Amino acid sequence: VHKPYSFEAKELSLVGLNLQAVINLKDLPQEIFNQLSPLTDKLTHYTQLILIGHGGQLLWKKINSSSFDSNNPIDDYSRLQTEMFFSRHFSTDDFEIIFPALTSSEKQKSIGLQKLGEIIGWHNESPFRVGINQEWGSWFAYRAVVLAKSDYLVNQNDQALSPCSQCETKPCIQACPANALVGDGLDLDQCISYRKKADSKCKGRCLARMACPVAKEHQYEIDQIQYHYSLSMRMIENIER
Ligand code: B12
Ligand code: SF4
Ligand code: SF4
Repeated sequence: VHKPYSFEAKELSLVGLNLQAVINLKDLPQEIFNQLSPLTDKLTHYTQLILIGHGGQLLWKKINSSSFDSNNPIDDYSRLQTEMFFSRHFSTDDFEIIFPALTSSEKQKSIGLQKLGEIIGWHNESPFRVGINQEWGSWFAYRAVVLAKSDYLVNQNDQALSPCSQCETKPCIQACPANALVGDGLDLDQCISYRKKADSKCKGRCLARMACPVAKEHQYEIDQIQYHYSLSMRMIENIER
């Protein structure tokens, strides 16, 4: 039986899964609730959703310094660490990791992670569509979603203003070689067709994201940037085929 206390997974923070938040399932908007139901048979059994993310460079460093070997290192490592943590603290009946998905058929049914981030205060929309906040800039992402029968204290959304609303010069917009950010938000088609060009500067990075001055000290190392962007590059090539 869990008494109401804050969720604090030090073991996860130490391996770079350093962003953690709890939401009561009953407080979720209908839209998210509907996305959850196909992902579990036991939705009514669980009471809370625990969101795990990484901010900054630590996760990548930990993966590289461990002997962890996988074709999909970030998802697999995040899932494994999350599984180990919850198995230590919960009975197997009382938790379920619904993201990252284990099979590719599950991957089709995904949950809107940025929406969850918005609810708990991690996410503000940036011109290039990756979420941004004051503490981590855009250098964070969602690594695991767990449903649990638990009664942790829930996180309050104490989010300060979006960094973008206070950014006057908006260097990200000028830095995009495809001019994909000049209109009303990211023109994804323009970005994608530029990225696919043979001489594109954005095969393995987003110059707009790298031009943002917020929380620059947390910017991923270049090999991590390249890892993520070559994954999305591969997805882009596949979608269009
Ligand atoms: C599909 C997808 C993509 C597609 C987008 C295609 C499209 N037309 O939407 C592609 C392959 C282009 C993509 C690329 C990237 N993605 Co992406 N992507 C997703 C994914 C799996 C689903 C989004 C979705 O459909 N949500 C559900 C529907 C209902 O939501 P929606 O309201 O329609 O859209 C929301 C967001 O998706 C966002 N959005 C809409 N269009 C786009 C386009 C881009 C490029 C991004 C980043 C966001 C975004 O706006 C809405 C805000 O709530 C999410 C993970 C998830 N499960 O949420 C990650 C996610 C949005 N991606 C993410 C990232 C980091 C990226 C990349 C920057 C990095 C990378 N892996 O290479 C690149 C962007 C590079 C670029 N400029 O091209 C992160 C963002 C983290 C953050 N801090 O906000 C997420 C949340 C994954 C994660 N585990 O954290 N992505
Ligand atoms: S450069 Fe300014 S507008 Fe662009 S993402 Fe950063 S804070 Fe937001
Ligand atoms: S990936 Fe390149 S083209 Fe796309 S938004 Fe970023 S800077 Fe612009």
